[in-house]
Amino acid sequence: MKKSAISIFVIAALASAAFFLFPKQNATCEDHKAADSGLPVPPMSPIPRPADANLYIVSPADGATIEGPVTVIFGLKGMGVAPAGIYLGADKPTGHHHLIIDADLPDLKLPFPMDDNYKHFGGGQTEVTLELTPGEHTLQLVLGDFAHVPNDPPLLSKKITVTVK
Ligand SMILES: [Cu+2]
Repeated sequence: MKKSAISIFVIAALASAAFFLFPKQNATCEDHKAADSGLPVPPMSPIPRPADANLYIVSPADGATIEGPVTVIFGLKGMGVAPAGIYLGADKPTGHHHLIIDADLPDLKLPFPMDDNYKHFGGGQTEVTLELTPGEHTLQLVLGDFAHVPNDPPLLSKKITVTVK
């Protein structure tokens, strides 16, 4: 073995010994949580998402007229649904649904707002039943990452219009 190869070997051995002897001193709360759960530590929001992911409203159909409560079924392709707070790693892209009722898109660089017009489904729900007043209503989905921030680029459904009798 050449001298240079031996010194590389020694440096590598010392580095790994140091890693085990002196664990990361500045570990954050998030690191511990992630380590405890066995889940990867999430990077900063917004989390990138697959270019071909697709978010859509399965039901009701755009332009539908509905009598009584409206059950909205959320559709997602190319990603998985996971509860808020969960990040499974870059190779397992997930998010949770947000529904906009009768309102415009919020600032997509910020965490999704939360009120009667902007609803979170942080439990990983894939549908909701709404009591809507008679008349026309708009519905649109926005996917959010573990921290409720729309992905990069944001994943939106088409905005649909329904009429409640
Ligand atoms: Cu959310």
